[in-house]
Amino acid sequence: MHLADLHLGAPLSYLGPKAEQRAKDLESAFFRALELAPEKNVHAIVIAGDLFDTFNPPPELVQRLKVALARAIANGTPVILIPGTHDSHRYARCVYTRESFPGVDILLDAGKPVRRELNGHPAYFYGFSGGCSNQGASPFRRSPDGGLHIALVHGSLSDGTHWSQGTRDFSLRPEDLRLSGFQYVALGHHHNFKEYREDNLLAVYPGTLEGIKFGENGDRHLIIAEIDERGTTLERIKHNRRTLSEIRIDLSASDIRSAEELATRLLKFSDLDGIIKVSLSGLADFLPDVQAIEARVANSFFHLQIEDETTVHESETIRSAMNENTVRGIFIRKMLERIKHGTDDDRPATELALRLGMEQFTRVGNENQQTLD
Ligand SMILES: [Mn+2]
Repeated sequence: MHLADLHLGAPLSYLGPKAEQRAKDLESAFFRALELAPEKNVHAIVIAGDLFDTFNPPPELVQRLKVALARAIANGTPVILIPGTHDSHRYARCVYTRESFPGVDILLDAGKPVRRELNGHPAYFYGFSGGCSNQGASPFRRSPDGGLHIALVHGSLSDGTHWSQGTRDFSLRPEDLRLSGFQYVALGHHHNFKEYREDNLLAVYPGTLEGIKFGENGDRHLIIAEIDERGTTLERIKHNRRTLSEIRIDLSASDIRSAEELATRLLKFSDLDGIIKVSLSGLADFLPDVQAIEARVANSFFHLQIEDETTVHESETIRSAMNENTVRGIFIRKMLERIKHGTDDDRPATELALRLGMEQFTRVGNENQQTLD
């Protein structure tokens, strides 16, 4: 069973009041995976970095993890892990050097693979950990001993054409994989599933078990690799309990004409387990009051957030009010002037100022009306 990037203890602050509940989801996804191991006849569990979201996770969380890992080991399944970038052992007083996880093989030195007997076959596990570059590290090679040779790597796999990753990342090129002799490379660091085949080698990013941030959208899978002399087959089991997704709505191309109609459209995506980001773009004929709309649909989602990237300065709302002989009219004319003559860099800020100003005029207008009524 190949796990990576569990990020337990992540703050998930973008989820506001739901952050704590979501943190429990992440934890339970990990515990459910461990519990599935005997049922799936798993011979070893490998964790390829970022089990914790920080090198210094809360003691209660560490305690729960110790219990769960000890149970897996007591059931006869070895657990082998490497630190990642978030929980790197390069940090002083990192959880892996400070705490003991009895029975867990924590690989801190690539030069010293751990040997395990799996289903009667010798298997060697090598750890190439995150939080440090390859410079001075052990070569990415297996030893000549017979048996299975499995590398745990927290880092980036480059396509060899460009090097965009940070220099602190451990990084591999396709030829490193080809020359390595490993049967399986258990990768971690990128949060979406990806696999690479090179002759008899299979390298896999399993992805997260529950989406942690937007971009980790859709179904997440538990990865079980079956490795033998003929090669490796992968089993992917849908594992997530909630799903992240992103929706884009271009208001110029839609028939949405009011905040009310926008809310109605959003409710069509209702999903009590959904964690959804809605991006509004294009020209809005109304001023979307994002917080009010979010609040109106909040009960139909686990979490929904709106990112407003619409422009208003050419909208009907603005056109119809710009010639008024009022404070609002003067404000609009001044802002349009600025948008017209300002630099490209200033435009988003001016657009936002126009929008916020208009929201205030609308709000004050409504309040006055209520007083008059
Ligand atoms: Mn990660």
